[in-house]
Amino acid sequence: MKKKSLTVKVLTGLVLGAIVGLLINLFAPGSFETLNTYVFVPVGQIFLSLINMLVVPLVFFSIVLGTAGLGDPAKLGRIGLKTITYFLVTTTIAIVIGLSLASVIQPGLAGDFDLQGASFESEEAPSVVDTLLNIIPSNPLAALTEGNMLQIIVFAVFIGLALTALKEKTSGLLKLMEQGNEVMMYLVGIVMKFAPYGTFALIATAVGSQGFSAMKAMGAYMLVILAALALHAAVTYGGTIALLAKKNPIWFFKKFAPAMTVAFSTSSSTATLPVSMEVAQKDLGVPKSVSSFVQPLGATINMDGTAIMQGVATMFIAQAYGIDLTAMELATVVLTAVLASIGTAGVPGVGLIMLAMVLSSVGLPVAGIGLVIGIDRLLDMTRTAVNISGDAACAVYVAETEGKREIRKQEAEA
Ligand code: DAS
Repeated sequence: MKKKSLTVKVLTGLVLGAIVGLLINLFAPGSFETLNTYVFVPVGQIFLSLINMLVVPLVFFSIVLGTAGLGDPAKLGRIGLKTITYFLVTTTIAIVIGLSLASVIQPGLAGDFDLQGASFESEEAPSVVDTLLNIIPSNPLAALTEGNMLQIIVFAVFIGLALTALKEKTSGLLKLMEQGNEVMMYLVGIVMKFAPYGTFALIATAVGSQGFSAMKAMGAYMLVILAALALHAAVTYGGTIALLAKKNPIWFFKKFAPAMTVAFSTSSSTATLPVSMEVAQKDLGVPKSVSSFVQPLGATINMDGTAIMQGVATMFIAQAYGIDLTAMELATVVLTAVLASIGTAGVPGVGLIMLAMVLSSVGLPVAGIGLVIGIDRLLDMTRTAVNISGDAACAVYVAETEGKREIRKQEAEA
């Protein structure tokens, strides 16, 4: 899969989809329904299903191989600790950026919002305790068939550790896993040929259905979120690449662009995993053993972009209802949002379910989500691209520091 041409093709699909969606919304809204039903949705759904088809086997094979490739359980523990710490710190930074920008710019005071009409039926997001207790797969096959990412990760890590311990006895199974992973990576390349068309359709649906009016009404809210996302990506991830990985941040974002465009069009971190892992391994030089551990875990529990939306949306809703949040309540929002991001997988719209949890934690009306839901589909695309960039930045940081550790160890032994 030639990355440059893929980025150009997917971006072309993206831009054309946005233009077509906007033109239909502005000049022929009556025909949008028909076009959407018979063209955009089917093409977009085919693309989403094709990439989702690869996620579970690819994540399973690559984590088994990644863990077996580490060869040393102590190294796995060190990488795990480094990864989780990075995730928690950057998600905390993200939500603080969101809360700070929103309290300075005050988008919730930018217009008169129809509070009576606001309503939102939130599904119950899983509690963090249930999620942490539930990560051990009592039925691994069920975890695989249900696509329970955290349970699949844990099961694959155990298999990888066993392969490391059993060495020659299970070399055939290890070979089988390697071949399975090769097949999956080949299929990623095949499916990505369809990406420009799928992206076109997904964006046409998103822009066509959201419409210009939603963007205008929610202008201030959108701008604050987009500004916070850009700031977090530039400062936190740019800083990670420059200071922790000692590489050029521009190089990182240019190389990772193909994955970001797929995340933008699918609004799903999990569905983007096949591409984001391939790009990290082939273009960012992240070893398979690090990429296949950090990125699937990150796609599930590390959502900085979502945390930013939650920070801004919480302030926006509080402002719209004329409620002032105390410092203690803001601290609760930070903690709840960080913990909530652990509880849910990277699929479209999961951020709003988690937002309901955050609002309830400080007694804000969950119905307030009705004010922001109209524009959320477009914002979901942008924050998903930021979510997976955080996972990739972490993978580059871990790879670089582990690589340097290996070199120091070899030099000491020499
Ligand atoms: N769409 C989610 C993801 O895949 C993010 C969100 O809903 O906020 O990361």
